Amino acid sequence: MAMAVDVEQLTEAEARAELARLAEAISAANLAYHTLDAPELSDADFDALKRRNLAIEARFPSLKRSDSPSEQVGGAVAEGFGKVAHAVRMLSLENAFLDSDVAEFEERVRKYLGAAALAFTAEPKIDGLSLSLRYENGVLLQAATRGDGEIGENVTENARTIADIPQRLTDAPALLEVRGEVYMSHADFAALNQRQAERGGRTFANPRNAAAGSLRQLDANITAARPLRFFAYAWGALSAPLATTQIDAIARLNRLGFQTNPLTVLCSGPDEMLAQYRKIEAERALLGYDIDGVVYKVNDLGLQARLGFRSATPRWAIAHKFAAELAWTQLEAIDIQVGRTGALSPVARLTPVTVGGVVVANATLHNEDYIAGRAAKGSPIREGRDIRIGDWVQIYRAGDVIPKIADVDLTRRPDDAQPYVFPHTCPQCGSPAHREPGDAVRRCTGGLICPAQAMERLKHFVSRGAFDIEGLGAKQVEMFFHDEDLPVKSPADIFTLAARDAANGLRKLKNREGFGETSVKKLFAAIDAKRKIPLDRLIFGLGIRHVGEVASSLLARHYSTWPAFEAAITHALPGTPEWAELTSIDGVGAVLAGSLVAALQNGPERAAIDALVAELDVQPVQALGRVDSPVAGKTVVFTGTLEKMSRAEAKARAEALGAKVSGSVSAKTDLLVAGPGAGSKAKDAQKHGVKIIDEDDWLALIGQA
Ligand code: 5U1
Repeated sequence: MAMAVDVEQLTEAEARAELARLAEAISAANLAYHTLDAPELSDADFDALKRRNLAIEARFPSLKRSDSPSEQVGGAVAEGFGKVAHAVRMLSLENAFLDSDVAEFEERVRKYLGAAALAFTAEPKIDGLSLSLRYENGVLLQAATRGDGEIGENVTENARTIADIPQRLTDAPALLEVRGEVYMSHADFAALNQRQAERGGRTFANPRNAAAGSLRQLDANITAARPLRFFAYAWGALSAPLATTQIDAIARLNRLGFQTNPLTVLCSGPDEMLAQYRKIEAERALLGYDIDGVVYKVNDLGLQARLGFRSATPRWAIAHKFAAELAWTQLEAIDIQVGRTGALSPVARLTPVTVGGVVVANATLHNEDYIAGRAAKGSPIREGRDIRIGDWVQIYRAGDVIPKIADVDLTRRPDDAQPYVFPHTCPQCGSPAHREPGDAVRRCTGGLICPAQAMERLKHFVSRGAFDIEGLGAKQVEMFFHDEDLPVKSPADIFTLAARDAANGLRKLKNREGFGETSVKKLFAAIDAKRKIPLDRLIFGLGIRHVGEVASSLLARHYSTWPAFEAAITHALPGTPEWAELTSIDGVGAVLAGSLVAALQNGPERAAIDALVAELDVQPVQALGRVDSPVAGKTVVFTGTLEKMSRAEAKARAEALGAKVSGSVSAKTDLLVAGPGAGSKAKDAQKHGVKIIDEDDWLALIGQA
């Protein structure tokens, strides 16, 4: 949004128009941030919009709108819904952008299954909002949004108002969870926005925002008045299978009364998949609703079950996204943001431009090489054209990802534009910012003394996959970080908030604007509830570089308890048995191990971790999978060629039975499963006295011979 005119200079008509634009922009930003989890504005830009809104309202009090953003708290709508734990996790999809990504996917699946050829379904990927519908004995009992995949929001009453969603089913399994996408057609979206504008209400940036905003209304009457639709494409919990193939299961859902997408087809392999992608892409503009790609799924449901899942995505499906949307605009400034691990990230501040229905004012510039027109290994990108402040740049967006700069137009470069000089010191704390050899990123070396790093660590700490404290999001963390009465500078401070507040006399939180007795009580209760935390979430919450959600889960499953983890990592230096054990965990390499060890051995960082753990009751994590299987808790290594299944499938099955699969043999290994061609690992096993069995023995042991 252009903000050139001083508030004092605005005419009444201009002020009215700008308040309408600000209400829309702030509500879209709120929706993106709190509801869709896809922030489109930086916190600073968001605050600037709110400040300007307040300033205009202060000058023209009579123009204050009934839906004024100054009266609203972001995320309030989301908090109004009850929570629903999904009986079967709602997954997301891995993305493919290139034809070669699809070919790799198909090959990976074939290799995993040891299959020569496979059939896949292809169907449009609807750009809407996922919904899970639970039917018991044919009656719709519950509708829930995806949420974080495990816990969604109860939107049953709202879903009942959608004509495409049957209230009753005949001939359905006794328990059936139907999953699909709620969306709004282009025509309905345009009509809705027109009605909203005529009434002076809020208009929506695109059909997906309109669908999300309409479904997530606390008042179901509002949802009922919004023209939402639903396509079914999957299922969750079931008391009886729908069919033996994906295509037949979709046909069955259709016979049960659900809308299923008519462009769903069966493909015999990658050539037909790509041909269907091109066909759907060509028809995209005429479909009358937004789609953002094509989803391919293994057709045989038995094979889908064998393929199983990674942490959040199935191995048997992929979303092939359409090319990004493009627009040209001017680069006004380059800001440097400092991230959780000290990375200096250049952010382009742009003259706002609409790209695919969304106003874009910021884009990532990746790193200093990208600005200079160099790729990671020094080869030119954009044929070596650098990016300068004042340049006209081409922006692209693909789906929800942060907008990027694709190109620069040298013919429009201002005469006085200068090459951008990337800072070598941290703009937040002044510490030197270094680049490690081979790393494209320059990092602040200030660690936790850098306020930006400390704050980003805190934001990560309270984020969804980590401590996920209700009522304590990024905004609140920022507020407490700068608070003089109740400062929160490190995670442990969160857990001492209530006690410190109690000692604060008149300056108590409940007396502050924006807080009340009930909300403070709720916040403290939410914090208290997270003192009991599973080990994997704690490890992830620490925000250690290279230690993401998957690695945290691997580490927690390996060490099981905090004392075991902490003791092992504290002593793990290259050459020690603890280091050998750490790096033997499949999925833990030397870089990750080094980063973890540095965090737990470093003075101030370790002190902050110890202070945090002293406030917590860390829950042990069991190895995934069954605990009653003959291999539960055993450490297994596979080596040589497996003939009955791929290595990946063997590993996934072993883990599902509660075994730990390691990449190398040590004294802690219980079993080596050796196929033909086993080499040094068999020798290591003999050296350590580890039992060696062949693939058939292994299958007999796990009851799958
Ligand atoms: N069309 C389609 N969209 N979509 C989204 N199919 C589909 N399947 C999905 C998702 C998230 O998930 C499967 C893993 C069930």
